[in-house]
Amino acid sequence: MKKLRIGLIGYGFMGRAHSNAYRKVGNFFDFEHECVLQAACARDAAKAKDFARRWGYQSVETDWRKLILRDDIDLVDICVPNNLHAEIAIAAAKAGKMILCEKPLSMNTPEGRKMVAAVEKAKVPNMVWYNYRRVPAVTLAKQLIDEGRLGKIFHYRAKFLQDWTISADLPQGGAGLWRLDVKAAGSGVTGDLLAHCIDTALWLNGGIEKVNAMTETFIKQRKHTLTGKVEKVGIDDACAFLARFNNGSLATFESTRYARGHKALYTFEINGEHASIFWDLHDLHRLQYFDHRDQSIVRGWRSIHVSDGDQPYMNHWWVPGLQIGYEHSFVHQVADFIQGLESGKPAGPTFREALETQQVCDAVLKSAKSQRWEKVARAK
Ligand code: SOE
Repeated sequence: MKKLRIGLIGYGFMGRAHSNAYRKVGNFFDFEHECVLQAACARDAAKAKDFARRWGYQSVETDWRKLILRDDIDLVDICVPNNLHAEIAIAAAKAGKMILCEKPLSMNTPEGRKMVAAVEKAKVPNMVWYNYRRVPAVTLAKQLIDEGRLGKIFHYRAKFLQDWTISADLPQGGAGLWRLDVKAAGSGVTGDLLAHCIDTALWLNGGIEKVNAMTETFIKQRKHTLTGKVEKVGIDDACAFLARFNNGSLATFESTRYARGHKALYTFEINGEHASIFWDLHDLHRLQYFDHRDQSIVRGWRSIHVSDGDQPYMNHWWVPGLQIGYEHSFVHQVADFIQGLESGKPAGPTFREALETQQVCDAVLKSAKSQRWEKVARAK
C-alpha cells in the first residue's frame, strides 16, 4: 500500500477528531493509500508526547516549521487556532505538502486568497474540514436536491445555537477559549459556527449574492487567560443575517452562544416547489422530508432514518438500522480526500471553495457594521 504520512499540528478537540478519523478510515474503506500517523506537533513537549502516545503518532515535534520540512511527512493537518492557519498553510504548500486545514480557512478573505494562491501555485492537494457535509443525512439532502426532487428552491433557513459562553466569568484566550479572543479567532460565531452553515448552504443551494446582518457582543470585557488582564471582547457573540442566493431563494441564518439549553443545535430547512427537507445536528442520523407529490391521504413529513446501505456512506458501516455519529463525518472526510487523490477528482471543499465561505463571512461582518446590504465578493 502507498503510505500517506501525516504530520498533525495541534492537539485540541479537532486534533483528536482528525486523529480518530485517520486511524479508522482504513478499517472501513478500501484504498491504495494507508494513513500513517507519522508526527504530532505542539509547542508544549509534554503535551505533544502525551497526545502522540494516546493516538499512536510515531514521533513528536515542538516546532511546526521543522515538521513541514521533514521528508517523511506527506500531509500536514492544521488544527491550531485560526490566526495560525495562513502562515502554516503557505509554508507547507511551499514545502510541497498536501494540506488539510481546520475551518474556517482563514481570519479573513485577503488571507484566504493568499492561501489559495499558495496551494494552487504549488499544485498540492488541499481541503478544509467542513465535516457536516459528510454526515450521511446531509449528504442525502444534497442527493435529493441534485436529483431535482425539491424543484425550484424558495427558502433556506439555518441556525447554529450554543450556550457555553453566557457566564461573564469565562475568560478569553488560551486552550479552547481562543475562540473568544478576536486576535486568535478573527470573529466569533460568524467564523466559528455560521461558517459551517454557510459552507453547507453554498454546497446545497449555490452561491450567495448579498447579505444584511446584525451582530452583538453581550459581554464586553473578559479576563484574558494569557495576560491575566481584563480586556475588551472583540468577537461577535451572536449574529443573524438575511441573504439572497444567486438562484433567487431567500434565506435567514442565525447563530449565538447565548441560547440557554442549546449545545450544538445546527439545523437547516429548505423549502422547494415540490418538497422540503429539514435536518438537525442533535438528531443527525435523520433527515425530515416532505413531498407534496405524495398521495394526499398519506402526505406528511417523513423522518428518514439514514442507516441503509444504499444511503450515502452507510454501506461502509454496520447493518441497516444501526446508526453512526459525529466522529464518522471526519472519517468520511478523510475517505473522500483519499478517494480524490486516487481518482484525480479532488474532494471539496478545497481551499478555493472554502474561500467562498470566507467571503460570505466577511460580507456578513461588513454589513453588521455598515447596517446595509452588502454584496458578497466573487472569488478571485
Ligand atoms: C465551538 O463550540 C465548536 O466546537 C466549533 O468550533 C466547531 O466547529 C463546531 O462544529 C462545534 O462547535
